[in-house]
Amino acid sequence: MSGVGIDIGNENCVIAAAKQRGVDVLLNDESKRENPAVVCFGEKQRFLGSAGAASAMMQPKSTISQVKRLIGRSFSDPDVQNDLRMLSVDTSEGPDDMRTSVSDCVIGVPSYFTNLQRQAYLDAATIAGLKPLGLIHDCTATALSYGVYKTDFPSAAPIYVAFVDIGHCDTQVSVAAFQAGQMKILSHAFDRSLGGRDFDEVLFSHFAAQFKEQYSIDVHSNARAQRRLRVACEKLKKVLSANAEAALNIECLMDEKDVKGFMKREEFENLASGLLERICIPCNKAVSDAGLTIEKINSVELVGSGSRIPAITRLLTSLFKRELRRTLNASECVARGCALQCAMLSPVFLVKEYEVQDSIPFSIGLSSDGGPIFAGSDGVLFPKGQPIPSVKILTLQCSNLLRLEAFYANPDELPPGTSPKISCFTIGPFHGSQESKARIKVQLNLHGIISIESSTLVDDHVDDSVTTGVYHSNSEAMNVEPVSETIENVTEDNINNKCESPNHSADGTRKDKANGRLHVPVTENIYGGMTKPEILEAQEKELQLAHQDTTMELTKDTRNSLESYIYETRNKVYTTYERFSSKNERDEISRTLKETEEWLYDDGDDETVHAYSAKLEDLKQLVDPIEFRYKDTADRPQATRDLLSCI
Ligand code: ATP
Ligand code: K
Ligand code: MG
Repeated sequence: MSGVGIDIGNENCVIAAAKQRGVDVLLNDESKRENPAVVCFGEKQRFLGSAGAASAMMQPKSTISQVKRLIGRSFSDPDVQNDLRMLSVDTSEGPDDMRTSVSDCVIGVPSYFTNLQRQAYLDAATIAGLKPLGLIHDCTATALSYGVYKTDFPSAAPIYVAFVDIGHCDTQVSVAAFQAGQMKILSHAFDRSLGGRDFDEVLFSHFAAQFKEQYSIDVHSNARAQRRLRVACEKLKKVLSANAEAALNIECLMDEKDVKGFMKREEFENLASGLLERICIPCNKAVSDAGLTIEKINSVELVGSGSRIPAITRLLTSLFKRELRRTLNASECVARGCALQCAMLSPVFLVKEYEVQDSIPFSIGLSSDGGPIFAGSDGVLFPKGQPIPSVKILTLQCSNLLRLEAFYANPDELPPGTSPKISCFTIGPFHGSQESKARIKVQLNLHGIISIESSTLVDDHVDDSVTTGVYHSNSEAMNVEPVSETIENVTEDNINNKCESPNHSADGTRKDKANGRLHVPVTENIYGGMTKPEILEAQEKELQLAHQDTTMELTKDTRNSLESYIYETRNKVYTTYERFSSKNERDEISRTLKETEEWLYDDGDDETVHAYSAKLEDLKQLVDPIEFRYKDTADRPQATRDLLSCI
């Protein structure tokens, strides 16, 4: 299947697929549209999604959830340590921190994801055997699923829509401008640590303290009690969304004590007032970063299931001074937008023309050998709000090797604790004269990741130490700089590959046929990222685990088939089959059924798929001739059947 859109939520994952006639959300084994973001590592196989969640209570120590909070982040980060305290699994620092024919897919990412986290998602997708055509910001995906079907946008002035997505662990707000056939993201703002689970936590702390006083139990000292109270608090929160008050009862929570609690909606809102206030911050920021005022916003769309708390709606209604709208399916819009984007990027689908222009929320700078590239500037190459994808062309003086460092230029824009270091590029050797200049094409690709698309040696003299040309995906802007043949592929192939110039001669340089420019090799290193060999190793491990999972599923299925075959046949032997078998045959079948059943519940309880299918074959050998006689007769005309039964 191609054209798959994936929304990896902290609590729920939704997967949508583009079909010729639209986008469908895929159902899981339980016919549900949302999949718990949980993986349980069992002794013999993994359990994913609903099955993972079902195993979580039984095997908390080998169940991992909320991975979105951890991916691409450092183990020692206090924020990460704080999150880990909520999980019941034991964790330790890995060798590389926590980073741990298939479909083309597009995956949603929070706008606040760093270069490293984006790369970690791409690597994870590659390891899982997917082919990620692109990452897309969650809110951009939402805005796409909003805009693409709407046909009533005026062609003159744009319509400004604010999208507010409150999920399990984060809040994201984006403002987009819509016009007929196109959509432009004007701003992204966020609170990386404000979502439904923080509201649960407020309730958890409240009841933990209350029960300590009332029942003398400290749930903090008991992992299982803690988990059960958290689950109960989330339930209570949801009940309070629809009711003015709710009770919380847990039997045998700890020390064999049953506990009872109660809460009114108003009290919950008071307890959560600090969180509610914080929701306004990214909303205001998104509006002002878009260069607008609240009054200019034409519509506010609320999505994400965390937003179901009535107080949130009330608060946002007064902040935006208008009724909020819920036009979109709050839990599916991200996955649907991802699937649409995938269809747009994939050659397999013919999608109506729709222009999406997204941007990055962080300013990215580039320095050369420790100093800023642009004299007298802060070294910003791609300022906050820069459209993605874009390319800038630099012409730099070079001797032998050139080392460029990409970094986040404004720490204030970043989530707290984020390292400003992004990646480093080593370019060369150049083998040029003192006068040599390198022409370096730096791109901010479709995933929001900075890379060097190409670097060539130029002989001609350029006066400025830096010439900059910028173009986006549209051809008009491309004219800023004369382009070489490599630009034509910019949105597809080059973006998916890490930036490495093709090595055609011993020193890695290569002559460009079209313009005679000499290509110089580039090596790239994302700080904290996985290396190619590590990815390959992880791919192998994943294949092995996936194979194990399939084998285990097949084993269970075969065991079930054997079991039901035994029951079915036993029922038929002395009824349906009676007339078509001899007493000897029936006795032998009965005996074998009994033997097999005993084996199944004893030695054969935990056997291989081959053992189960061999037993099933043995049984069928005995039963099939009789089944054949029975079927054969049933197929004959009534007259023949009457005749046969007389014999
Ligand atoms: P994120 O986007 O943060 O990664 P996610 O996409 O998995 O997470 P959602 O599925 O949008 O998150 O929302 C999950 C949150 O919504 C949970 O915290 C859940 O408790 C909360 N939630 C679901 N239903 C309700 C409800 N009726 N009232 C209040 N909260 C609810
Ligand atoms: K989700
Ligand atoms: Mg979400």
